[in-house]
Amino acid sequence: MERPKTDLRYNGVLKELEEFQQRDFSFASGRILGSMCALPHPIAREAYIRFLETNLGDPELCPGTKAIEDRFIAFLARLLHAPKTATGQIVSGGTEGNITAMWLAKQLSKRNEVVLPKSAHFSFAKIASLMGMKLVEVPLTRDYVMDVSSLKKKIGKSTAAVVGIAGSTELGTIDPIPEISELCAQEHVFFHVDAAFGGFVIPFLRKLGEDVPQFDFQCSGVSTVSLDSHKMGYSAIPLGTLMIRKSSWLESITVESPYISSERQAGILGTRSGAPVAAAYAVARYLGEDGYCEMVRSCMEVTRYAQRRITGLGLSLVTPPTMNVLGVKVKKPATVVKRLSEQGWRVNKVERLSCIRIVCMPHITKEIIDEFIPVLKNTCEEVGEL
Ligand code: 0PR
Repeated sequence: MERPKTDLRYNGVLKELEEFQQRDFSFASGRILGSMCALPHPIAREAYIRFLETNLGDPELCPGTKAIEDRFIAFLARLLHAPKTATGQIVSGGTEGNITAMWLAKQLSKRNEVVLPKSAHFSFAKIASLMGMKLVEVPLTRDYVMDVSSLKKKIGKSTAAVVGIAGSTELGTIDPIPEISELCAQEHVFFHVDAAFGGFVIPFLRKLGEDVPQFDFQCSGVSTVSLDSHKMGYSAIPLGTLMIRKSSWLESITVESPYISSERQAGILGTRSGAPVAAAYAVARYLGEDGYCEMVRSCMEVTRYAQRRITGLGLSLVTPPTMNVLGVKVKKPATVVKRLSEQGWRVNKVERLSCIRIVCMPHITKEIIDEFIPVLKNTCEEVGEL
């Protein structure tokens, strides 16, 4: 349907939307410094719009879009060194990735305890409530990663799954996945790696020669890995993927779907858009592994620049950055965040660690850091942090 140029009601509605939109912070302004999402790559935007009407919940209606999904999953399988038996389940993001993984673990083990580090994302609290699972917390080491010796003591007869974090929400730290994997293999326990943030970072940090642990299917005890395209995949919301070591496991979360084109459907969602899948595939195809490597290199350069500028003010970090996430120690995170927000800058507060979180996503440049530093300095002086 053509847009009638003179339809006043149509134009009026768009104007109304625009007015609401102006109240939002935008990535393009460069002033969102705390989000794990980014301004999507331009090719993601184009692809998204083209696939707006597609529904991957009814794959025979759109076999072309389904083929894109298959290719995207094959790309991730290569990236994560998945075996031939593996498959992927498209999800809306890290929360659904974690829910789906725990659903699999519960079905396969018939047990109900999830052993996870204290740094795990709050989506596991939803899992506990939604699926009646019990969360068993493992303390962290002084480096803010899961303490493997404590983990050993927590695995027992009721353990359905162990969860490791590859890129923690608060600090971007990576749990010792190879050691956890070995332990889970010995104990025959399902091991889920939450790489919602780190999945599109760690493979490239390793290529760049940084000293970060393996986190993927190369570790033989890893059962599932979830990673989000709408975080460091540089694509549009909502898209994540749960990669699963054995496609046969999917059977345990599959139901009959008699009145759509596929007879059986796996996972949580029914109707779901092909647009974010086309967008994420377009970014992956366009950038390729070399393009992602360059993106990560540049994000780390900006992160280390920000680290130097912030510590130069006399502030300190909770821990040196493993990836493009900085935790800056402050006594009153909520006050600092509020004052920065009033001046148009968005960072996140992490009360638990008494810090503010800065994430150097691809749209953050050194020039933006240069603009931010005097604002941070003044704010910290004003509220007595400096
Ligand atoms: N796992 C990890 C390790 C995460 O960091 C997150 C989200 C999730 C799972 C859940 O992912 P979804 O939110 O995609 O379901 N971490 C971000 C955070 O809490 C989410 C976020 C992103 C928050 C952008 C704010 C924001 O502006 O920081």
